[in-house]
Amino acid sequence: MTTAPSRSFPSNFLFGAATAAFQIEGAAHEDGRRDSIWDAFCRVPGAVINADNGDVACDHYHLYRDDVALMKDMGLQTYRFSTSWSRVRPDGGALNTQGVDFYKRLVDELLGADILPWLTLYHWDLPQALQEQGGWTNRDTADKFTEYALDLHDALGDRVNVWTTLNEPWCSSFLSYTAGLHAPGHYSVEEGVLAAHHLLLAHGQTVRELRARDESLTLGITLNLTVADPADPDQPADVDAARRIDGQFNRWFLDPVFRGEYPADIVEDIRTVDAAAVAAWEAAVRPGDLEAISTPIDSLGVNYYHGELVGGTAPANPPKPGDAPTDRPGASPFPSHEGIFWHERGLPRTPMNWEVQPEGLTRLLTRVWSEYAQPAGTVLYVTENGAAYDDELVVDGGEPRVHDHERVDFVRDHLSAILDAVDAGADVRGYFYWSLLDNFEWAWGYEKRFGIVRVDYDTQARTVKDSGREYSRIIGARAIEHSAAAIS
Ligand code: GBH
Repeated sequence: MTTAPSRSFPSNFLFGAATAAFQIEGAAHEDGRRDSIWDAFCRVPGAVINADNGDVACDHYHLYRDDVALMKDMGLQTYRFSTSWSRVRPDGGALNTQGVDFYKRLVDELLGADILPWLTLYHWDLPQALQEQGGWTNRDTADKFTEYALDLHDALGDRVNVWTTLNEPWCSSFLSYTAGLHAPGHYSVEEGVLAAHHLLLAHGQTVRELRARDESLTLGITLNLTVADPADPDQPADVDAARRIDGQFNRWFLDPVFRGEYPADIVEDIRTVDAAAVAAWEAAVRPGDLEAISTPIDSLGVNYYHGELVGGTAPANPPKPGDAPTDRPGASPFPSHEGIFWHERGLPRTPMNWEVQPEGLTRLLTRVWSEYAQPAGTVLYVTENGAAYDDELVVDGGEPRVHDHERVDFVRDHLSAILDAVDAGADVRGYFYWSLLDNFEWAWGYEKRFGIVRVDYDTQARTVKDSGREYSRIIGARAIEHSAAAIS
């Protein structure tokens, strides 16, 4: 048998893993932290499976030293984490120094381990006190966000160089204010479009302020992007369905950030289903907003999980609907979803019912590179990619092990897909597996495990899964071979 050649990563390529504050920290009521919208949402009957909450989560607030040691053992070069606004400014306003101190300790620990801290300011956990004033539908929240960012920069600016404003504003607007599935759990197209605009405004004005303070910072945003394919590329209705999904997931955020404009076709689509929402949104987009939103950024974070195969008519063989996380009604997160149907193409699916489609990542990166990033002088990072599987903890040779071979393949195949994009010319500078740890998976509570490290929620014991071992090995080799090395 001949050995296929291995494929190497560019020397500037960073390997990391990602987490988010609410999903791992716990210590929900310690050292001055107050409720975020997710603490409140977890108390809504039926909102989160098993009525799980973030009170303890992975207890990372107390175990961060061990977790950083684990990252070091695994050879991670960078760690993407988010800061909790409710720890730093518990009611959205005044600073809580005890909260900031946690992030100083965490960052010092990372630097001591030679791991680059990659800080995200907002991963969905708005202080509940701000939600009570309208949350992201209220323009003031954008200003509060910038003040919070500047407070953190005062505290950490001397040791954190990479700052990401938002994680996935599509989720914190449409999934949260229109589909009701994420906190605060509202069902309004108008609130969704207002929230999206104010999130983008928060992003742009914060980039502007941070840049004015320190030109050397690496600044960016992370978006959840997708590849929408028409079920039949010869059917105009299918092509149109793909256009609308692409518009609502991708272009609604990429166009303002990179071009200073909203996609006109999607504005008109939404107007046909909710003219009042669009009128309210038009009034909310003030002169100067789009200039702020399109302030140049250094890096774009791409979160990619799966693509979409859509059509304009109902398929004969529709995909099996995903199990709903809860008994709470979910609406569509797409303001203009009429006449869009998801189709089945027989790809393997994870227990989230998400397709496994690595080649979609290649197409996404090359497209985003040529249409948006390259013209703007922005580089790309894959800031999240990962999968939940039904992991099993076994004892093997006296050692606890998780033989998660599907996740091993998932990581390898997506890293290969990134190398394909690099070969095609996209400047992709890094990969963060989602997630370092099994953690609180939002409406799915602790039921879905995405980690390359298993967490036992009774004992808080961590076990590096086979996928974590394989990822470490790849990081050490800075290459992937065509056939997986046996993991013993
Ligand atoms: C990420 O978002 C999050 O950043 C992270 O916190 C989370 O733990 C991780 O994923 C795993 O879920 O077309 O309505 O069915 C995931 C982004 C975008 C993936 C929307 C699912 C399907 C939405 N998500 N997508 S829908």
